[in-house]
Amino acid sequence: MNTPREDGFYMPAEWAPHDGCWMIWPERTDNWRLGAKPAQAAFAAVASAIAQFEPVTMMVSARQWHAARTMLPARVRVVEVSSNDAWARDVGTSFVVNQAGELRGVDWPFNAWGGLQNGLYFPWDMDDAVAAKMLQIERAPRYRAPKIIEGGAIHVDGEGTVLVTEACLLAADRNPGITRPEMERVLKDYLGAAHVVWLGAGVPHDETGGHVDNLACFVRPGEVLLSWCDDPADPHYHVSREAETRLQAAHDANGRKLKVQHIPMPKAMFFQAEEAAGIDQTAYGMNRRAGERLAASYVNFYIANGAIIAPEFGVETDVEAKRVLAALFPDRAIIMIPGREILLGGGNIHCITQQQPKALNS
Ligand code: KQY
Repeated sequence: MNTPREDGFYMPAEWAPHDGCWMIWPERTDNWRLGAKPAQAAFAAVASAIAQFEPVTMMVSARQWHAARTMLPARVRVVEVSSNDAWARDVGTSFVVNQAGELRGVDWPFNAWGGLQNGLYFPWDMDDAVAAKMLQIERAPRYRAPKIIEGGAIHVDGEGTVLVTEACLLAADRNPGITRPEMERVLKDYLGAAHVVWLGAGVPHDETGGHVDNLACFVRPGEVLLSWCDDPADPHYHVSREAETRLQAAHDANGRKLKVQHIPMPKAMFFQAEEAAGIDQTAYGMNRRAGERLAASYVNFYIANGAIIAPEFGVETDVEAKRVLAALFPDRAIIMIPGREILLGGGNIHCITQQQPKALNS
């Protein structure tokens, strides 16, 4: 089979118009505390907010289908799809389109962020089948990619540029022995891109190994928003500076220098004892502990048609984060949703959402 690039398909930027958004209902009790009920309420709040702007589909196991249907507004479509956890960004398809507006999807192999060596759980077989199921539901052709990549490990500007971190894309626990040129070939072939911008490390304590979607994102062609830390005692201080240095030296697929914007990192946040106590300890799960640092970031937001859906954490920097987003996206409503329950599961709003770009026949 050809690659998307050979067939004239590419991944549009997240700010391009959407036909909708896909999410997965959280339920595993070794990742989500108190039987996943607080996380379900948080996911329902995100789905309800996005559904004001575009159609939302929630993928739910047979066990939880009725519970989810009851907790979600009627305008959210609830379909039965099995999964191992709830990260639509990482296990869902990355949709691609062509100039005629036809829709297809890339199905990235998935190994729970590091396989049997460093992965967060085992098994991950149902997660790995989610992208194919989404594409079956949409009757859209599927490209199975040759290398393990999660959707949260890539950002695109829709004009040929991909933004990634070495920490994830060159990780031996995903694709042992892969070289940078080999990975660039896969990114270009499967995202229909022409140029890759490499950052180094991701946000410290990020259990994905350093997804770019927690560190930085394009806000428009030629402009990148970076999670920024001003405290030299915090490990993110050096990570954010190194990322800025690389971005300032980089150019995009069109030869443009990149403009770098900052958004503050929230103050250090940790798993509280009562939060960790609500999570089941299991043989093949995350085994979370009180006192572990959480990888909180405002960059982990979703761009919906007409809105930005971003996490807030109940801390001082929430106000500044909203101001920065409003200045960068003057034509979109800025909706902040409490993100702590999602953060306790290891990610945030961008990680739990997957946009479906507008297609011609929709
Ligand atoms: O960053 C993301 N795209 C996903 C976070 C996954 C965390 C798993 N516990």
